[in-house]
Amino acid sequence: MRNGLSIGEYLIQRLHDHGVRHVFGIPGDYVLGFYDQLVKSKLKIVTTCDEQGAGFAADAYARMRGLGAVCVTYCVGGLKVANTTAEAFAEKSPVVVISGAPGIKEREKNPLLHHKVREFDTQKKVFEQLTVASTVLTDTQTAFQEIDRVLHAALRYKRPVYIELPRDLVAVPGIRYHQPDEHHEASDPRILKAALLEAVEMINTAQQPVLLADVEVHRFGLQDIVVQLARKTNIPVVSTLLGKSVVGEQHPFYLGVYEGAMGREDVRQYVETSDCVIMLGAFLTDINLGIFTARLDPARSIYSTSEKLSIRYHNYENVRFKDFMRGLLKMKFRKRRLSEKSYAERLDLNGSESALRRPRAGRITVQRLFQRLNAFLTSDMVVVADVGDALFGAADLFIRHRTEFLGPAYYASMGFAVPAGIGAQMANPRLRPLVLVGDGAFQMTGIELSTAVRYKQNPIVIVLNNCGYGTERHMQDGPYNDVTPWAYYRLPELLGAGRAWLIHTEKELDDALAAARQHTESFSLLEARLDQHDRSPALQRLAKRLGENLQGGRAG
Ligand SMILES: Cc1ncc(C[n+]2csc(CCOP(=O)(O)OP(=O)(O)O)c2C)c(N)n1
Ligand SMILES: [Mg+2]
Repeated sequence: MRNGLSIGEYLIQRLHDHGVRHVFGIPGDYVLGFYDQLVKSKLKIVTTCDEQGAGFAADAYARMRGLGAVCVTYCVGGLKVANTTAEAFAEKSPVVVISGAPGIKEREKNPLLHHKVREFDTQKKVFEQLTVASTVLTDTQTAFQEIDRVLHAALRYKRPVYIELPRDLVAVPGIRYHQPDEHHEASDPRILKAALLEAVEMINTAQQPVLLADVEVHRFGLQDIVVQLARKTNIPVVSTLLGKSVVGEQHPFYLGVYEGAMGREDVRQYVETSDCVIMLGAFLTDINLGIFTARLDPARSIYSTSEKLSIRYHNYENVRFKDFMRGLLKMKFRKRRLSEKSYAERLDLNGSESALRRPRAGRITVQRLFQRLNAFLTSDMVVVADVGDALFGAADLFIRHRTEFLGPAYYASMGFAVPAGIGAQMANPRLRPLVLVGDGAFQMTGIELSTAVRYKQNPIVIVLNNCGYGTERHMQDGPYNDVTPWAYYRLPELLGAGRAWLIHTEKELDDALAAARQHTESFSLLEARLDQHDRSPALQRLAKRLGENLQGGRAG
């Protein structure tokens, strides 16, 4: 079936085999041949206003579907997705970056072709640093194998890869009778067994074990295993900001987001006094752990990821993350008694009490905004948060099902949320994105709402307008933290579609949310005018705890 395919067609076929249905990007002459093949293929091209938008959209798509693709022209387009690829690398999102390039024939005698930076391989060298595998398809004999190799790396490590297509080879057939390699790397069964035995012994003798489920559980699609493990053992589960929503937060065994001092105190206490923290797919980053305020001791931890397995101070080699997780589920555990109330009940998020209480008079605050969003959220939404208080505030949102929260909680590049919302809705059109974005971040990529209009999507975008770079204001203020005031709520006029509301009070917020829920034909934009110095409870908690630490330090 694959015989006689050209190099470009084979790439398209393999992307399709792996579940990709959309390719995000902007064309240019070096990649037009491939765009032509895309148009004739089963994949749909989604063109954005800017390549960075395409990169973030592909990243969100990859987080939700297991693989995403962005396709750009040489250097002018490619280097614009360097930042988004860096984010995908840092936060483990398997994005395939496809770039057009000058033809091999054109490269002879090193001419000064347009878009070239220094050498013909300058862009490739940049992407070597930002991906787990990269290739320039210069040889028809090896091109198919190279495509298989690089795509396999993306899927194995859940990180981005780079494929460069010289334009004179895209339409040239590769080798005939190629069988795609389906690599399967197995764990060493003896080491796996030894690791499982030590893990079970540690868990069964622990007084207060806790499962910490993080980003890789999500990326490797192991959410169900965590849920089953928690059900089987009655060991409670926490997530992190990066892994938020890996398990539905409605489960009775779910305790909340653990993020050191930034997180809720009860969750922090539980995890930090645990004698067995079972970290699954965890990423020990600073933001994830509340700017290193988290206290986790390896001596009382099981740490399992796609790259490493350690139990207390023992390291186990050659054990695949999936195998360890599946193996754990088959082991014999002592069943514990479950604590009485679910997270939602404990926080009173579901209940009518705080969430549905009548709106208060006066100006809307960040805290109240998030509380009311909690009442608004339904399970057919995907929450996408940008950097800043949009992300911190979202930590306390109650996400009802898994995979429904996306946020750049580690690399933290502003400008993610609006385009990521587009990618998320392409990945799963049944979900309506609820995009939370600061005014500063919105000024970077918010214009991608134009892309949402073009593809008839209907995100609900909340712009948290606090007149500038609020997060930075709390660290060090200056005129550089101001942004030009925009009339965000007037964007529908510019884009010729969508509806928008300007919000000062809780009542206005409630009314606008209700109207936005009904308005499904196009985007809804809610511009919330906040006080410049207002901040979310999470940021307040962090500042308070850090302040206490500082005072403690001085006293000592
Ligand atoms: C691309 C990028 N540039 C700069 C920063 C540094 N930075 C971190 S938070 C922040 C302010 C964000 O402002 P806004 O989007 O309005 O959110 P707020 O902090 O006001 O909630 C800045 C500039 C960054 N994280 N990413
Ligand atoms: Mg702001």
